[in-house]
Amino acid sequence: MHQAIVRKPAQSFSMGLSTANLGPPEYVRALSQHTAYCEALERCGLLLTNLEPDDAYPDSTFIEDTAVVVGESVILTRPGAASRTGEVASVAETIKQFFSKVESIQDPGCLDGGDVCEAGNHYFIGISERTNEAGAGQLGRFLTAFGKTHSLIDTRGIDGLLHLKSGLASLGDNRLVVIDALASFKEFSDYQLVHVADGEEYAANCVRVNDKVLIAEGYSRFGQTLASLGYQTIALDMSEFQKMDGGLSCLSLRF
Ligand code: CIR
Repeated sequence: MHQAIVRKPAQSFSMGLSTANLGPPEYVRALSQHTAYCEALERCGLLLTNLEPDDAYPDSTFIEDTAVVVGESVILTRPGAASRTGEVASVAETIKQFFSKVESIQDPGCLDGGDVCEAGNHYFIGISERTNEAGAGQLGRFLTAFGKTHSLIDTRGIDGLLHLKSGLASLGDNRLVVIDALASFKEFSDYQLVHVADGEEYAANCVRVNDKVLIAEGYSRFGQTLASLGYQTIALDMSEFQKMDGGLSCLSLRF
């Protein structure tokens, strides 16, 4: 992994979608947490491309939802929330510079990048409030054409789970981090599962970047679990993004 695209929170950040009930985010704090996040990606060896913040799209800092990278190709998404579909155009302009092959999810398909979890050559695609069967089906066909396998994970019955990756992360090494509500899905049975403790569900959205794992600060049991498995972690304060239902993976497109 060499590159990442990020987008600072816009001044309209607090107007974004949220179900968290944690109060409005503080803009200045969000900016400094975003800066720390970018520095952490750089410490992991990534070169960053920064998109200009866009006030018209309060959720546009959650750039992961706009595209899915598969090897040398990228699939532009069609986010499931109406207020977010317009985010894709400006990301497309930039991302086209990095990829020779660019595909896109088409109406009636909807898909958020947060519902796509890459685990080596296999991809888990969540069916959620944001990603429908049509969108997942379209992505599945692209994946097959690119020589990758996939499985669908229906997360709609799981309370409080916005995206698949809100409760699932791939650490590589055939290991998945899962919340309890996902742990019994048969699709994960060939993997070594790393469980997050009760009350630490937010920590499941961690991100392996080269030889390090970014984790949310304040989840000590999960931090210890990863350390005991030999991972070097970087803990980041995510409080202001958590207030807007966002986690570590959502804040960048990495490739
Ligand atoms: C939303 O509801 O769309 C944003 N407030 C949060 C998106 C978080 N994205 C992600 O988990 N991939």
